[in-house]
Amino acid sequence: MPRQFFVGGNFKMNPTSREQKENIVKILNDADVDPNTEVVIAPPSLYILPLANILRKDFKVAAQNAYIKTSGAFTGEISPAQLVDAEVPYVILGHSERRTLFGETSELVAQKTRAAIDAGLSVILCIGETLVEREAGQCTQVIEKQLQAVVQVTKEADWSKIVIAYEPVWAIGTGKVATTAQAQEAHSDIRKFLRQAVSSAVAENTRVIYGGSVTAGNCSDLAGQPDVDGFLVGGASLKPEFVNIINSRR
Ligand code: G2H
Repeated sequence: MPRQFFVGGNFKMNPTSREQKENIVKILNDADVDPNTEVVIAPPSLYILPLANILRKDFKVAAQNAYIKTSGAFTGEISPAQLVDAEVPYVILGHSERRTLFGETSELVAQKTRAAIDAGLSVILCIGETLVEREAGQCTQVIEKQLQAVVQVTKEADWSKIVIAYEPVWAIGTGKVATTAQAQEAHSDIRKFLRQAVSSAVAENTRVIYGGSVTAGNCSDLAGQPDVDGFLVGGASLKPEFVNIINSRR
């Protein structure tokens, strides 16, 4: 079966008012979108439920993070069980901003992935190398290490709940997008790794999406690559051009 095209909107710590949030939702609700694309919007946790209430029902919502525990004395955290109870189907885990700004290790991201899947969530698992790592020729090694941590705590069946987002750190919010060749090469390497570390079926069926300065201007070429199954979009997901990105395979 072909992999369904997937476009996520990662709002990060935006917008900053209810009015802005409602404006974005209006653009999305009025848009003519490709019904073959799975669209998932990840607002700040404060806005997930109000946004879900007004968002068109063919779009899903996601949290931008979740913890490894179900409940308890963990100030500031949200549990996978709470997200499931709130009918939030997806969570983004391991975003590079979490890894670099908040010190999340690959092992913690793997534990979070385990906890999220156990609770019944689907996971958008972010991986990617820094510029220093790329220039040192360590791109494949870095993404394999990030994936290996998750392989160690998952079974083959769990991968049907995981979308991998390849986000080279040097392309995030910088305006520097990976070339189509760089994206295709990394995505193909990820699939190769899944084939040897998990199974051919998982390599074939797991969606590998690209993130890092995706815009209406560069999405079509990237979407034309055989191993690019969609996008995780930051800055551009807050603008009308997000609709063009959703429709980039049309
Ligand atoms: C990468 C991406 C969304 P942006 O973080 O996850 O953000 O499109 O702003 O580079």
